[in-house]
Amino acid sequence: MVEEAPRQTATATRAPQGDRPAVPVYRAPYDWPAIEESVRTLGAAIVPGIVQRSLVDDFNRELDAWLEANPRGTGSDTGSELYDKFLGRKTLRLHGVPGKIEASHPLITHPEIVASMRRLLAHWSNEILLSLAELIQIGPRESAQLIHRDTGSWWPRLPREEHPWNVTAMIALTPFTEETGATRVVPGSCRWPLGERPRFDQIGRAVMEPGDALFFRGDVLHGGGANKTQDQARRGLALSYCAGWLRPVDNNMLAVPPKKAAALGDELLALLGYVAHDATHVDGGLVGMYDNGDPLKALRSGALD
Ligand SMILES: O=C(O)CCC(=O)C(=O)O
Ligand SMILES: [Fe+2]
Repeated sequence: MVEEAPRQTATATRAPQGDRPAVPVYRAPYDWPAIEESVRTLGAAIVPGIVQRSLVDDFNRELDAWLEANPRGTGSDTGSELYDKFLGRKTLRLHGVPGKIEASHPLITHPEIVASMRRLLAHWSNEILLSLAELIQIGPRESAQLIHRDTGSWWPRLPREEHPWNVTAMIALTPFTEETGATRVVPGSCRWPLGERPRFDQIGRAVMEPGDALFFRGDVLHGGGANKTQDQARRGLALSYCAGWLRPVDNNMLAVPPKKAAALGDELLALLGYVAHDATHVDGGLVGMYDNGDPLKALRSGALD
């Protein structure tokens, strides 16, 4: 049972999906308070056209060139049957994207995406971090990923809260359709008890065009869809952000070490971890310092050379 029906707002439209629950869609001009309310309460919202097509094209072009120069086997081989199935045997996953694909930088720092993430995570922290930038390319004939909560990466039994401490923007880089493996989402499941599994008719699909994004909180049930095509890969970039005191899933400061970081802008560097979380204004403390101070200042002063 879906605990809460998708909230309808003036700007939310529902894609026809038979009897299945729709993930609310908020077209431009974007009603950010409504989008964020949908993410908070239902766990997800689709924001069509948030990323300019030129940025998508730049990213795809650079990624294609990178993959040609750095051939990767598709599919996971972790040694664990269950984990390989979770990651996908026909799915190409690329971590450390900020250190590999420069065209990811304007996506990671996309002003509207980052501003929304800051508001969504503001309950927990003034500073936010990029937890992960992962390319997920679901290849032809891949089976559906297990439905899961991303917050399980940290600790599945952490208390569930009204405000998320982890939110992801999954950016479509190729068409996300029912056939190619559009992300599956269970609206309202961020409020479900742990262990409750969705029925088929409770699972919605994030059908999207390149440049659209699915915003979802880390504790909503979701998973990659099956790719039923013979020849069309589904390519998405998962940009996951978290509260400034939480350890990111990817080690972004190794992906972009000080030598490389020096040439990058302050905002990107702060998202990658060159920032300290400061809770002194609420009688808290500091997390993420370097030599008792701001890591970005240390980088800019040359102290990390
Ligand atoms: O590829 C997708 O659509 C979702 C993937 C996902 O949720 C994950 O790998 O954690
Ligand atoms: Fe996930």
